[in-house]
Amino acid sequence: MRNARKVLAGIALSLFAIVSISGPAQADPVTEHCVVVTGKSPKDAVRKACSTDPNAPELKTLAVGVQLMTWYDNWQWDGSNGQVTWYGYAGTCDAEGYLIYFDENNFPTWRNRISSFAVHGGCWTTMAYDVAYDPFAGTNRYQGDTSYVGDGMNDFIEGFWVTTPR
Ligand SMILES: [Ca+2]
Ligand SMILES: [Ca+2]
Repeated sequence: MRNARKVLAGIALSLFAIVSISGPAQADPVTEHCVVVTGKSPKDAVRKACSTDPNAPELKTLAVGVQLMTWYDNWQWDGSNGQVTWYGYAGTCDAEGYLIYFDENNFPTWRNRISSFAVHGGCWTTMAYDVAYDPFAGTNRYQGDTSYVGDGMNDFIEGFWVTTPR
């Protein structure tokens, strides 16, 4: 009887631990697939569309111009928690490239979220910024498709400068 009580207490404790670890009910991450079209600087007008359906017609309609890069919420180019494909209306990357910040004009919901990304067309070398508008706050340079941005930048990126190989 005593043992049974101990076992029960143990089970109750375990359950409590599980509930504590999982914490209060959290909303599921938003599953979003987005298409964005931008010019070369954050000041240029940005057009965007998002949907839970990666094949949504509104995404296909907006997807004009040249693909620049695709961001993924998860590493290894896994878009199941969200992904964003950027298109440039000023052509593919050149040495000057495109500067993309996640401000109110761009994509505030993607601040501190990117874990992997891919580059397209002439785009290859990217500089990632921990704090948008501040090149001194923390940067990392990448070449080509990046399956994981690294512990130092994972879920910290707030801006990209994407250019041709350099
Ligand atoms: Ca992430
Ligand atoms: Ca950051």
